[in-house]
Amino acid sequence: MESEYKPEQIEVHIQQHWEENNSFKAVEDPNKEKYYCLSMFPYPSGRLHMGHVRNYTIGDVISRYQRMQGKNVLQPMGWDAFGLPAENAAIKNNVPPAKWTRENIDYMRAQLKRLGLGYDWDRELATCDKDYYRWEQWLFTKLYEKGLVYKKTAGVNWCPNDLTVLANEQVIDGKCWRCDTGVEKKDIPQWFMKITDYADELLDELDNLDGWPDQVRTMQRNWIGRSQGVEISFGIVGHDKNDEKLKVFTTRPDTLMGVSYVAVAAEHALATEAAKKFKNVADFIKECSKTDTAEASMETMEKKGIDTGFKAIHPITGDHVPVFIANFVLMGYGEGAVMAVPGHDQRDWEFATKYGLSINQVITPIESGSDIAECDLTTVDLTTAAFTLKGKLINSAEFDGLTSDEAFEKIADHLAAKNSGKKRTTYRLRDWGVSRQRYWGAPIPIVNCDKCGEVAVAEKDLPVVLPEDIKFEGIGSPIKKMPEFYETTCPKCGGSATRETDTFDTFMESSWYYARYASADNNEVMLDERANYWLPVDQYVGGIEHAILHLLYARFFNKLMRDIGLTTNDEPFKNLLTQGMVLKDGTKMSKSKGNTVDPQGLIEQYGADTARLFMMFAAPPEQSLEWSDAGVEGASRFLKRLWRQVYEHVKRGNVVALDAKALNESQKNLRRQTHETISKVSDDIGRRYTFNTAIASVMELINALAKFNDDSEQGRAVMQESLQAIVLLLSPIVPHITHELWKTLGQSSLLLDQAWPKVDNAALVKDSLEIIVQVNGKLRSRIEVPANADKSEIEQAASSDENVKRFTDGNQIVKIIVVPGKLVNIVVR
Ligand code: ANZ
Ligand code: ZN
Repeated sequence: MESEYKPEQIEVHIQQHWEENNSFKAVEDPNKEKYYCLSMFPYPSGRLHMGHVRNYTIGDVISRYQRMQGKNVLQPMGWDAFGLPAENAAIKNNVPPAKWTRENIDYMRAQLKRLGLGYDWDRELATCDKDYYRWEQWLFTKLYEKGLVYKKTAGVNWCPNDLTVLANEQVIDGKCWRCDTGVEKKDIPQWFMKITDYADELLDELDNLDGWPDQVRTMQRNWIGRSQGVEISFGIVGHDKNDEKLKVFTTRPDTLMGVSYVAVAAEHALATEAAKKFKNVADFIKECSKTDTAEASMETMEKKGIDTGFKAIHPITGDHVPVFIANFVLMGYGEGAVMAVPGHDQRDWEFATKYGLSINQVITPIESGSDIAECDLTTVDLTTAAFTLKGKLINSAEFDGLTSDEAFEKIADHLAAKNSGKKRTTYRLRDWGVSRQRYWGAPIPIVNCDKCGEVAVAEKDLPVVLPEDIKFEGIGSPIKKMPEFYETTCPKCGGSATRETDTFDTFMESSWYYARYASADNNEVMLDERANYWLPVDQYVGGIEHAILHLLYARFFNKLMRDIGLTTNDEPFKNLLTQGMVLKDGTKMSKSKGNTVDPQGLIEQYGADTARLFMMFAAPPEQSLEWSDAGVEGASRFLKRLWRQVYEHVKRGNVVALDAKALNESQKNLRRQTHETISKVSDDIGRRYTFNTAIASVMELINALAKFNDDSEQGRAVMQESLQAIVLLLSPIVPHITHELWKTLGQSSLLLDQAWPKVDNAALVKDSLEIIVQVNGKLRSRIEVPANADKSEIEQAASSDENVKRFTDGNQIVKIIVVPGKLVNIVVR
């Protein structure tokens, strides 16, 4: 053994060994308990960043720990390889996206290997490979047959700079997330997946996902946003009685008697009709189309509107109320129209105040002690704000006196009887628009025929391969200008037809990769029976930024694949760990802020183990981690010390077998600390995932070893046991140095094949205990007593302690209370 720790030598050596022996290959074995640990796969941007290092180290530590528990562990890795950056790089540097992407993958794969991450590389996949996306295209055609995908002309967020549709969450403050250009609205035909068909199941199943952070479950619940309400029809003055009525959706039918106007979205049919008559209405609608529909901005933006001139007829009173167009009403939600109750809805109140519409109170708070706890005696002053809580009805004719909840039912029934309303459940969740107008993505497997309309590509003709040898002229997708790609024949009639040239949203590929790893080498089917062996993923690790969309889409795909008969699980991810960000000087490390630290340099200077140790020690995984050069130095010093300690120990020669019965006091103490550490680290790594506290307790044990100067035979045996335990406990975190130290400690078997160390309960038993002594309830001393001391022995020891005597001498002892193993309280007068 070398006296000095030289990470660069040992790390590459062991990594080669793992590679040559395929050490992390996972093979299905029905007799072994499986454990599937998955870290979110990276986008191959070029180089790993610190966030990757953190994410993948966490996953690797968990995987290696589970392997030591005897489980059959699968830990795969792959590439989320389609997406915009490749195209932007192509436009900038004139390299085809495929080439750029594959080069990045090669570079980053080598980086992952250099970190010593234990992946089964045989299962590696890249979503830009046709053998991968062909199954996504296949599934899409199956779903098309089942009616779960459809084409619709939809208003989309359009970035005039990137010439692409943006999802709502890609619009930030009305601007494109990538280039900051103002987003416009545009109508184009799009493909949609009917995720709303699964809204109830996606929502209800969240209750069962108790291995997920509550925060993520709440975010998903809110995103799906199920609300129970009533759809109410209003007549229009001057329109025929049998005409299509004006429908609104409300969650507060109890406020119906307080309606003072109706507001419709700019895209609503009544708005279009009014625009034909009034130029100022047409102008207003045009202005609305320039603002984006992201909900966050809807809340804060200025409420604006215009009168359509139409009058709506109240379904109960028959009163006539004005119909406005309002910019805060969304076309895609409910009916695209709201009954406005300014007395009890803040947006309606702001609007009514601005346009001088009447504000009526129909709800009054209920006295405290009622079942609606929120409604204690809040004062209602409708001149300053709306009163939005539930309560009791007033000014509502026959409904006066009912509570809001009672009125919900009564009014819904009343309207139903008159055929002007019915209860309905709505969702915030929209169907998922999956068409993208960019090039670097999986082609949508649909053909447009003049005769037959849209036709799914036949199974035998899949995959529809994306041409990779292309040239970019400007920003638009090159395949839109490539007849050799889009000219084809119709699968139905054989006539000439054109292919869809849009590609899939890249969220499609990341929605099912976790399942494909199980059958990655099967080119006959999307998933085979191995998927049911490995799924669900036992532990998924990734960033909180994917809390909503990626996880929701992956859950949706899981259910689609289940319902098509490919898998049997209801949910894809049993446990979810969302790791915190890596910060530098308090802000997120990011290229745009210019505060990144390149992992490559870190590894070159200190080795992979130091990088891994620092990442695991600096913070618990769910919290943000502050980068610190001193912390890296500290991690490196710690490993050097551990190395030295083993070296010094081994240098002294052979070790005899440990004889637990022959140990003296200090040997017993060290042995106890060793087993206490095993117990704590097992819990910290296995259950709590607090790798930082696990490392801290190993550090304490190493400190104790440094103070333990005992060259006797049993002294060395205890030391040997301790060092072996430390090596095993640290091996998931720093697998290279521990591999070497394990050999150095005289072990001939491979560290990778070792079981997790077991606690010897006998070693935990203490010979003596520390007990605190109080006098009249105040702490006065601490004493050591034999662990098996009885009450009177403890009393005796406590009352004869010097510190205690200072407070008891000259006083009368009234009684002595002994709490065994803990404390003695002497009561004096
Ligand atoms: C009258 C009312 C009175 C409302 C009141 C609220 C409070 P959630 O809970 O999110 O489902 N709404 C309905 N459709 C809308 C649309 N297309 N665009 C904007 N707002 C719309 O919200 C349902 C409530 O949001 C509905 O209940 C409606 O306003 C509004 F004191 O109707 B309410
Ligand atoms: Zn045809």
